[in-house]
Amino acid sequence: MHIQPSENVWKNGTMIPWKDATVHVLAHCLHYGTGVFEGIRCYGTAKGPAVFKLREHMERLHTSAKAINMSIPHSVDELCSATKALVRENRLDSCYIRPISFFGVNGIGVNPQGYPVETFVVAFPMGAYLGEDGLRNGIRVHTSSWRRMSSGAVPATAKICGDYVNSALAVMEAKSNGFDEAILLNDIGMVAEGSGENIFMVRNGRIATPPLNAGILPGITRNCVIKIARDSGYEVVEDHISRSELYLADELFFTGTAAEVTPIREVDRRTVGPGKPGPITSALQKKFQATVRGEESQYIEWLDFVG
Ligand code: PPE
Repeated sequence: MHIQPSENVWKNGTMIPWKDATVHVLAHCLHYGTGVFEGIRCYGTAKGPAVFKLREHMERLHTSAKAINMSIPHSVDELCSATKALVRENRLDSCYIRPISFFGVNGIGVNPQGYPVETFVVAFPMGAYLGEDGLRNGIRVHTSSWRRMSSGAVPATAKICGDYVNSALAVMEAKSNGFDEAILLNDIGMVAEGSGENIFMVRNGRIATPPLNAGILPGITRNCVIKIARDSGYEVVEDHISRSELYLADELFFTGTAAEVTPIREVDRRTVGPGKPGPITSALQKKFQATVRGEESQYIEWLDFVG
């Protein structure tokens, strides 16, 4: 996805020009994937730009770091203030925010203990992750031949840079086979998630999504959508889903910071429901969009106004 540069980037506590936000070729993370990152969205609201679930994202950044024995030298509070300052200084309204912490340059070898930890926060405008048409009319997906990496091999429930080779392989395969996105099964063959999204299924009015122990990323959007759905009176269960159950679904949709609520209209060349976004997906998508724009008073605390 092409992006438009903004003015400044936050690096290790200070603002630097966009063009200077570079990394040395010997950074440990570049070779071994030893970093953690986040994806956050900021939305334009009636009261100015507001970052959605900012604290939860920065907390997850710290939790992911812990999973790889990395200590981020900036507190959650500091990262939250830095992010808001960054959006303000760059005069951005709605934008995507990418914090990343990683082991930098020290020597060579797989062991990163004692290496410096570098942290950047970058913000730039971004539209619909799976396309405007996808957001409105639904996307076409397939089951990947790549399994989601096992939690026994890497901390699969953390957002670790190197883990995304798994996602990149799956999305490349999906695109080259003519699909918009992939669904990855986990190591026991149950549905895990998309390459960068959690998945939900609707059948007979009931909503289901794989549990955290399916080896998925504990999506922040996933949590919000579960809460919104339950508050709206829908039954939501976290239960293992098999590939063949997907074919019986009335509705399927993805959730994610980048993807927001994206309907799925086709899976493995089988039409989902009538082949257009179903009523529950549409209702949740509408409520989610209103929530992130500050139009739902009961969820207003999910927004952090940039000021
Ligand atoms: N699963 C994966 C594997 C994942 O990468 C994401 C976020 C999610 C689920 C949804 O999590 P959440 O954003 O907390 O609801 N993927 C991010 C990055 C995508 C990308 O870099 O490309 C995102 O949505 O920002």
